[in-house]
Amino acid sequence: MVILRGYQFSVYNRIARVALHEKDVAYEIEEIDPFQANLPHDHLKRHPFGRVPVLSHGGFDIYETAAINRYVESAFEGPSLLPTEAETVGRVAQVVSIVDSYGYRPMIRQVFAHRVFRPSVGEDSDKTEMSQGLEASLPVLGALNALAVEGRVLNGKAFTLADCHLAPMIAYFVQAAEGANALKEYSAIVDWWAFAAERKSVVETDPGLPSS
Ligand SMILES: N[C@@H](CCC(=O)N[C@@H](CS)C(=O)NCC(=O)O)C(=O)O
Repeated sequence: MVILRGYQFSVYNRIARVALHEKDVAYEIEEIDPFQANLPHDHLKRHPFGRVPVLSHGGFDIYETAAINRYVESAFEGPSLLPTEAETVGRVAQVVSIVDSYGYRPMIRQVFAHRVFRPSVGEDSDKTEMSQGLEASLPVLGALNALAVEGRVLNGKAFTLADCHLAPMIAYFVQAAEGANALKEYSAIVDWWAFAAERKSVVETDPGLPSS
């Protein structure tokens, strides 16, 4: 049995779900809000950093979304999300790392959270966080655009672990009008997003917003 322990609005939770849907893996969801004051002891045992998601498969628990998705790719049948050509393998890992290291904080924690999510739940938001996040997102989009132009990944043809990682981030980022506007400058990512946004796994895992 596969259980995804996560928070429905977590972008990382959705990244893992996109991979599970791509591989057509049946799974159960255990909802855990990582922002709550006292995380359950069981969760901290599975994830010593108190974040989400954690994937459990039989007696095997794994956290860190890039690792979860590599596990899902290896453990289950279904279409491959990891091409075999060496350069493409490298590019897939590079996109995942760029998204985690440089994209998540500005695009999600600053732009999406302060412009979209916090207002939707009636929490205060900070315009400075939003604008700093927007500025810091631009080199990330530029780097991803260059990789999409090169064409080994994010090419609108093969759907890989790179697509699984980036699609939920862009889905949240463009919900901010300023994010959608900024994206227009990066035409290869615009073209890729037109493809990825329609992908069944991406559509099926859209969590919406708390108020919707
Ligand atoms: N490196 C982790 C990041 C996961 C992460 O940051 N998840 C967020 C939700 S999107 C979280 O649990 N945040 C709780 C917190 O920051 O305290 C991964 O790849 O899984």
